[in-house]
Amino acid sequence: MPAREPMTDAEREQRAAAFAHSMAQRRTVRDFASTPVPRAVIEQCLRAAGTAPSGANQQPWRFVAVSDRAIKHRIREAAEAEERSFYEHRAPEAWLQALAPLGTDADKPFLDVAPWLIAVFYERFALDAEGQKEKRYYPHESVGLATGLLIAALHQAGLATLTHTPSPMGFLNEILQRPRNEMAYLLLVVGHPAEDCRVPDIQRLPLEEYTRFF
Ligand code: IYR
Repeated sequence: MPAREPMTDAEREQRAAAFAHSMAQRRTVRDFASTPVPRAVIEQCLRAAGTAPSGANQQPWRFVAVSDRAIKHRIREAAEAEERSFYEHRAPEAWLQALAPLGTDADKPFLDVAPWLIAVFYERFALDAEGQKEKRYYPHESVGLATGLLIAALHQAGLATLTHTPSPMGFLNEILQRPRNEMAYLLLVVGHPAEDCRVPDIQRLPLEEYTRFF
């Protein structure tokens, strides 16, 4: 077990409070600046993501970070096609109503504008050398944990994210040449907010609303 730095309980509380305060500044952003972000920053954030706990330590997450303009554009075209069908036909009225306060629609210019798109995949199963399927344990939980760490790391690095879920996401396998044992989980849009970026006026639940202590 690697040694942790010694700390008093008061220091623990203070550090936890500082982290909670910092994370409370995170907002999901939909208007990005085209300002570039160095690949080295993205790599460090992905290192943090790769420390997540996972079922049987199988580390089933796979990340594909895209800054290539042409590939981003292909992703935009494919995502917008799915989104048009979602907003115009597939989405039930109640879902559209739930989304209304966020002001989302089928246009996804951020997929061209933001400097990085990180497509997150998980292994549904692994394929051994003979092409036999090998079980993966808790892949959804594991990839969710890794993605949470990634979002926190990107925020700590001073970057903004959008957790984008075009549905279905099979087009990501095709464009990004991922094998059939990998399933797209979500698409993280990463960069700096546009100068005039505005975010919806939403509130977070107070601790008491989502926590009980016994
Ligand atoms: N995937 C669509 C719709 C959408 C769904 C949810 I749930 C959101 O929180 C936001 C949007 C889109 O990206 O517009």
